[in-house]
Amino acid sequence: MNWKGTKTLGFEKTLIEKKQFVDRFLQQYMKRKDGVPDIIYQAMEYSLFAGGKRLRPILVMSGCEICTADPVQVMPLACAVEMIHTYSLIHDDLPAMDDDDYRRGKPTSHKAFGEGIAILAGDGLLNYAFELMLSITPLEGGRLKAIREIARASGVEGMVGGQVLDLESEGRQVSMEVLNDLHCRKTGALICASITAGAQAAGCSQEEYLKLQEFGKKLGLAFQIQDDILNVTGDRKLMGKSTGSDASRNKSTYVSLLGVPASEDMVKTLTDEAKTCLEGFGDRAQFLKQLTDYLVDRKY
Ligand code: GRG
Repeated sequence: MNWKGTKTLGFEKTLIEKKQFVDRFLQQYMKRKDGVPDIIYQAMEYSLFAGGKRLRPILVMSGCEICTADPVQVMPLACAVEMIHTYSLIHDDLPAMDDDDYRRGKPTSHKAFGEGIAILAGDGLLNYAFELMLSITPLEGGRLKAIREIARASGVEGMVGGQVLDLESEGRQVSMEVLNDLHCRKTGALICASITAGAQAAGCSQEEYLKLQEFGKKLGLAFQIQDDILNVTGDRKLMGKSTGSDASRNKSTYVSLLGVPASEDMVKTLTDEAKTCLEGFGDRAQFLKQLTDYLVDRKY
């Protein structure tokens, strides 16, 4: 499959095309193997094709493109990041974690398949993500750095560590410093690693890497604050969520600490700063800047 490039299409069309491009690769990578119990594929596919926005794989592609390489070469990384994201959502929804009945308007994995299969579907996606990334040939240089970046962002220094802080913060009022650290790890690390891994696989310079890392950190935090705002002001039906929310579970959020207007100001400041990080990339940054605006204007 070829990617026709970002320049020829407008933003909305490019976004749709990129999402469809990711979906085609995900379908291709999820080919079932003989002898494996069918139920595990059903559960993995149920969550992987449940209507996610594909933000993280699109960021991997964009990180590669902004460093002037063809994003087709990073599709195993892009799809692996979506599998890791999907595993995290399946596990996050479990009764032992956030205990949610609905995600993206559908029953959560454990509601559809039972807790045991849901846990294993998450495990299956996580492991397959690494098998997929390690199948890239040749496996050297920037590609290895990219895989390590994704592993670190998903693990205890990143998403898993953030989830631990999240569990421990339940029922407690936490400071803004703790809340920032929690979300930079839980949500921000994988978003940031998506863009930097795409760039590393494309052979970016150290200067480009640092700029994109700064961009990714700010985007990741803005995305989380916007999620907190939407949880209060958004249409839960449109968001496909059940009635529970972080506030109702007695968790501190940006909105509970700052209120909606100050949280919105923070999103605006962070997104402006994020876009400034891209200045040195000239016209090549256009799609990422538009994506930044699109993500903070989103309704779900
Ligand atoms: C279980 C180790 C482990 C970690 C779970 C990411 C996470 C950690 C939990 C998700 C909690 C949550 C809803 C956080 C808000 C920000 C966020 C990650 C939203 C979901 O991401 P989107 O909007 O989802 O990209 P889609 O559905 O589009 O894929």
